[in-house]
Amino acid sequence: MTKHKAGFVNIIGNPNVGKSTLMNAFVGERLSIITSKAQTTRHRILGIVNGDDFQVLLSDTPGIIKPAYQLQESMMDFVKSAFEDADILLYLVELGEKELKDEAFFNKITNSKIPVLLLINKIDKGNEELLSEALKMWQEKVPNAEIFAISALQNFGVSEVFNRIIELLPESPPFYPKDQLTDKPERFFVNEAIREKILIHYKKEIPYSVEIDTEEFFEEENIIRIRSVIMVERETQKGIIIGHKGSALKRVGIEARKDLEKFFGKQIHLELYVKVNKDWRSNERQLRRFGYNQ
Ligand SMILES: Nc1nc2c(ncn2[C@@H]2O[C@H](COP(=O)(O)OP(=O)(O)OP(=O)(O)O)[C@@H](O)[C@H]2O)c(=O)[nH]1
Ligand SMILES: [Mg+2]
Repeated sequence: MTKHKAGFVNIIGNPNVGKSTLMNAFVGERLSIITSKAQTTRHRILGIVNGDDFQVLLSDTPGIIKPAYQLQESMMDFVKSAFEDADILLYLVELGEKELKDEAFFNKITNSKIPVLLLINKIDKGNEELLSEALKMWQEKVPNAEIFAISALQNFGVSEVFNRIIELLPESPPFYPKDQLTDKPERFFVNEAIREKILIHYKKEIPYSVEIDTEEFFEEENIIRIRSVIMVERETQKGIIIGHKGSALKRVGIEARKDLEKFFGKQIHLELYVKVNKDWRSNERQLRRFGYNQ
């Protein structure tokens, strides 16, 4: 009989390279929100892939940036934690990009004692020539890594990476029950679904000034009743979120509800409110309340 394998496989890389898209491709569920804007992911999100004799604990993390305010510092703490407990590192880059701007993180990758799989993503956007240049460059820059070329969006090369992960995984009993998909509570996914629509529909600093707090999540037999607050930093932002006669907010509500109905497989009643919570991004107590300080 084969021994059971389990371990932490942590995805790290620059903003917007496709980390969340890859995580969802592995898990087969829309656990992490995805948008074309950088800094979409703010937390470390666990996605669990279970098999009879393995359990892969994938972590999606925020893209690596130089923090400018407290929220971003907390985001980088999630990245740090992902370096600390990884059994395997997945360093995701996209075709055409250079190494991480953060030298300390980059050195951690190149000096890593654990296996590093360097995944060149978005190869659907390039050609053979670009890819062979990238392969050569990354092999020189990160000689300790095994390199794969993938398209997370088109699910190309993803199963090859997954098979290699299973080979490299240490022997261990499972860490979580075999029917568990993530460590985050239901309310977290509600917050994220709403935040995704805000990232998509609002410009400039608005999405980055927003946090969601789901105050009520009440599951009945045929329906889930949810009440969430959209927190902004300024009164002017509140007006923008609500829009003319509430039209902008209504659109967010309708679209988020549709996604949540798919996610939970149940009818959803979603009520949204907007509140001003001045400078929450720089307030340690508020950040802790929203789950940013570990
Ligand atoms: N063409 C192409 N686009 C991709 C691929 N993978 C991801 N994308 C797109 O890249 C954008 C960013 O994807 P995300 O998965 O949100 O990237 P991320 O690295 O999680 O971004 P942050 O959370 O902001 O750090 C989205 O518009 C995706 O659709 C790919 O393989 N090919
Ligand atoms: Mg992401």
